[in-house]
Amino acid sequence: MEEKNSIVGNKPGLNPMLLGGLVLLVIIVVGGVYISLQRNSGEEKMDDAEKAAPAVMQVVPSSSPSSVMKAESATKSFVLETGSFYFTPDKISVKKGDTVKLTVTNKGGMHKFVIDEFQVKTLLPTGKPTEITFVADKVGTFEFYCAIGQHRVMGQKGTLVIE
Ligand SMILES: [Cu+2]
Repeated sequence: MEEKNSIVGNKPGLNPMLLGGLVLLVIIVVGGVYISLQRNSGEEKMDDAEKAAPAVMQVVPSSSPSSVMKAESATKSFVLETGSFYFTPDKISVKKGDTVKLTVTNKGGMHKFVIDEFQVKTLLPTGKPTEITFVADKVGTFEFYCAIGQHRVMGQKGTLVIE
């Protein structure tokens, strides 16, 4: 009994260990594949977004598609004057997708040009034109204003209409 046991314990004893190891490997590999598959399907949007960013950066310098897209939208330029406490003109209308280029000259006083919805926030040095460019990527009526003190309430504001 002891001999048989030892034989049984020795010879097949290696095989179960090997088998066990193989089974473990298979479980790890299969499990890994499953997990990666689940991650892929689950994070598809994330992956796309992550891939899209570098792809765009690579594509932009040499691509014709992006220039075609740019050709569809226009750059709309406006010359504005501002001071205490006004913007002239105080209404700007563009089309959705337009690139809006504002040249704002501060005639006097400390003023800022702000459009919250487009992350525009620029200090306007006195006496020289300041260029502000952003893409009108959403439809709506937005306010541009000066963020210094009470200037906005005192009338230093205007309307941006995007159709
Ligand atoms: Cu101001």
